[in-house]
Amino acid sequence: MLYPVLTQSRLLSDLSGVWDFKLDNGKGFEEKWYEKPLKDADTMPVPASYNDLKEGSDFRDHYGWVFYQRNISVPEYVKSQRIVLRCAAVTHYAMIYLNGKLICEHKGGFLPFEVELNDDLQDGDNLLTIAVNNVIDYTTLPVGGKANMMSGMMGGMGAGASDKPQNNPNFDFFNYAGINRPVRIYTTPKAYIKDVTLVTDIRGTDGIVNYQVKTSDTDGQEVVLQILDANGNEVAQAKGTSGEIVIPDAKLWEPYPGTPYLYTAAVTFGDDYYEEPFGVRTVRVEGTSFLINGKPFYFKGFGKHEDSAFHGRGMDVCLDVKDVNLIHWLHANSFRTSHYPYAEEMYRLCDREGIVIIDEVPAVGIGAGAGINPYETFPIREHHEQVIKDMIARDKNHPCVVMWSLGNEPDTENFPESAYEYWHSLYELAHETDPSDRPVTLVCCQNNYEKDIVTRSMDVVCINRYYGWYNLSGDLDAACYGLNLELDFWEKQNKPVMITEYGADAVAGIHECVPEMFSEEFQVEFYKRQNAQFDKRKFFIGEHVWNFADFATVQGCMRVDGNKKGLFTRERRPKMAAHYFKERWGEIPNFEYKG
Ligand code: GCB
Repeated sequence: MLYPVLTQSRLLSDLSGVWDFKLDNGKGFEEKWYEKPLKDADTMPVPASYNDLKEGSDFRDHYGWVFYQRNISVPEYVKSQRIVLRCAAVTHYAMIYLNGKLICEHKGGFLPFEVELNDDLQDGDNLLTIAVNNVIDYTTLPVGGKANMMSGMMGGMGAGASDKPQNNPNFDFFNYAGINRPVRIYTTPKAYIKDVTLVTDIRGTDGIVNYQVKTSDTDGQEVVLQILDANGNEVAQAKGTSGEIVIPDAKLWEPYPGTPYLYTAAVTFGDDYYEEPFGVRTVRVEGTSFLINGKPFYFKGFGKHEDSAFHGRGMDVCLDVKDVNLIHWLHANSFRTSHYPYAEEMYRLCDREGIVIIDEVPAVGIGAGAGINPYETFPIREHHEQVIKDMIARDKNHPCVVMWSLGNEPDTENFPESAYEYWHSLYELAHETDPSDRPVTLVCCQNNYEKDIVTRSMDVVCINRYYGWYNLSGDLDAACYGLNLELDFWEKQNKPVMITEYGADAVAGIHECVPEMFSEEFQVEFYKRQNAQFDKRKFFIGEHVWNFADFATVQGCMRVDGNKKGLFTRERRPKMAAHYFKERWGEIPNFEYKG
């Protein structure tokens, strides 16, 4: 799906601002709140999560529907055009009403969807209502469970004491909800460019671009695709809906501090014109190496979250720019969009800034506990397939995206055959769907890796490990021993292996002479000891720290004011571990680290 841009043929209007808002009291649909202006409405910014913006647990812990509302109108002179309403992400379920009529529904909180307005727009003001539901359960991604995972240690004591419905995330991040990303209106001519796909390759010093343009009409107008360099000069051109273009002496897209050079594909179809930035680069797995532009790459970075004060999970380009700058400051080169696809603006920024992304769908929490096979009890396969297709459709042209992650930490150990059947079919789907056929992975949790037959079947083995934290807590000798036993196992699999999560909570400002858990010194020691083990292994292609910054979670007895495994605090102040990694990663090149 194309990102909405302002061009010579397309008008773009951003509906960000303060909207009317109301928590559903159970009567919203019965009383048809979407038909009239909301009574006694609250104010609410868009985009943002609503949870932290008003005081009281009715907001923070609201369960169910909320209603957002505002008026929209479009000038007469655009009515000859196609007028589209596009939501970049509504978390987790959206019903859109225009003047009281339901015009669109969408499931899934992290990917865009759109609807044409032409047939429903009236002259003058139109009442736009977006009803949003935040409920997570066994049918949604991410998965909600029967009990609060973070309070699991209470063994269900007190369960049933309250009949108040509440969300029980099967995952460790706060279930921020609302209109988390921009709502926009854009126009196109009636005959328009539907999609642009760009697959790049390198032949000698030339860049090769295999392109495909989908249009609304197949006859009549011709498609012209020009390749513009960074100065806007045309360097190549082709006609027709698909073909191969050669860019002589192409400049490649390389991760920073290399040059992340971007070209623009300028597409004309009749009266429509669209510009898609892209980079010429290749990605491939060969033996135990992950190759970018044919050279073995070493991942230095983190799992992140979209998470900040006030905004919650709301899109915040200011924070994105700050985070990317901190990534450069640390000499890191990559991150995983744990545990859901991020806002499109972040990928566009990373294309420009040369940051490498592992792009993850919101498939987190696929495990139901002892004796229950999630693959038989969770009706999620169809939705899972849909989000994989939608994520790839959205992000396929980004040079910054080098690998797809099908999910985070599912049960792969208790029902190994069911897990294999489930995940391997999704692995094949992702390969078939991506025109660039990027490597595909699944991020696996600390488990009995000998029983797990899925993780080893991925293109890159991605492991989350908490030796020395959740197990062997505080004992770093034992942690290194356990880690090495496991690395010996992986060495025999002849696959590239990276750690996608490892880390220790550190409360900023807690210091100890002898490194003890929760101190900043322990966090540094934890990383120093384990990094030394990774450095000895040639097949080990990267280290992603958990987490870039402290983040909000559901309350529970294992969390003090959120998860504190960040290298930075939630306000982006560096802990000692950030300084340690800045020094370490400053010495590790992007390419050929292991020879
Ligand atoms: C994990 C999860 C991540 C958690 C992290 C932790 O394995 O993938 O979502 O936040 O552990 O800190 O417990």
